[in-house]
Amino acid sequence: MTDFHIQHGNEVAEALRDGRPVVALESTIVSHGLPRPDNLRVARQIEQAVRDAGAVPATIGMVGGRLAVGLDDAELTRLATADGVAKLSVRDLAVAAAAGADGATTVAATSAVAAAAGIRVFATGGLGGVHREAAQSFDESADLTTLARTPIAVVCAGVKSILDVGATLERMETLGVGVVGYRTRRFPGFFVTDGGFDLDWSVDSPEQVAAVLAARAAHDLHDGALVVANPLPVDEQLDRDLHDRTLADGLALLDRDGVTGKAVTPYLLAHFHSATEGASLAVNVRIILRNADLAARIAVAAAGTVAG
Ligand code: PSU
Ligand code: MN
Repeated sequence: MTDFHIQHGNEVAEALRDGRPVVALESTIVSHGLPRPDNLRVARQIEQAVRDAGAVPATIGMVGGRLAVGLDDAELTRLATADGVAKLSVRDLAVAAAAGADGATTVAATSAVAAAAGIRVFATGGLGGVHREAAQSFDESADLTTLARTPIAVVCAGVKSILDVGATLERMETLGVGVVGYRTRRFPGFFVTDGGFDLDWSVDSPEQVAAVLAARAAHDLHDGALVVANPLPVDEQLDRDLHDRTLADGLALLDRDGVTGKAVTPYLLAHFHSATEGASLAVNVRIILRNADLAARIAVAAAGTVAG
């Protein structure tokens, strides 16, 4: 019988055993969210940003059916460069494992695996959410329903305006997913600093996020995630006109090409990267590196204060 248990990289296993800070990282961003060949370089930079801030990176993904927490460099390279790497949400994990597949984990799958491994902080770029026209298509990312039952802090730059941002925030409220702005009361729009909606709460330091996690664990009332929304500084955001134009074109192309389902998000991301001739990629990379840094500082703060 094949052993389907989740595997841990050596460094991650030791850090978890010793109670040292660990930050989970997703692989869909690498395989499907960023263009090649930059994706592998950026994947390594993200891990380095976590290390530089004093935590151990645990990139999560599936190689040959083996689900791993803490991919080594050869595995990371394979998921960044191989053809046919599947995009895995939570429901796909068992099917892909049984098929012996290579797969990249989404925010949903990464959160679920990380929480099961005892990791409390996860850094990504943007969350999946409610798609525009979801009222007809029912296209809502399983990121949201998974975060509703997964106790982890997710550091992100909000959601991209390829989604219905307002509906995504409403669904997070309904589902019991906590949201705090990092030094802001406005929900960020990924490429742009301000996504157009207010937030009820903000925090100012990694220690404050650690305190939220400690209170949540002590109350033990629910298993929902905490989204820590970390906006880009205004002077680093994508030019707003370029952003709005690219978005309008991307949505029109989606319609023209009849793209649906799990292909929608990667299609729109690829459109942004090619249509802005690298400008959105540079912004995207800065976002991820900033989030990795903040997540690591939160993990360091949490390792000092939280037991559960
Ligand atoms: N949003 C981004 N970049 C990404 C993704 C979302 O700005 O790379 C990826 C994440 O892995 C997220 C997934 O979990 O897309 C959501 O896909 P879907 O909408 O099919 O659930
Ligand atoms: Mn979808």
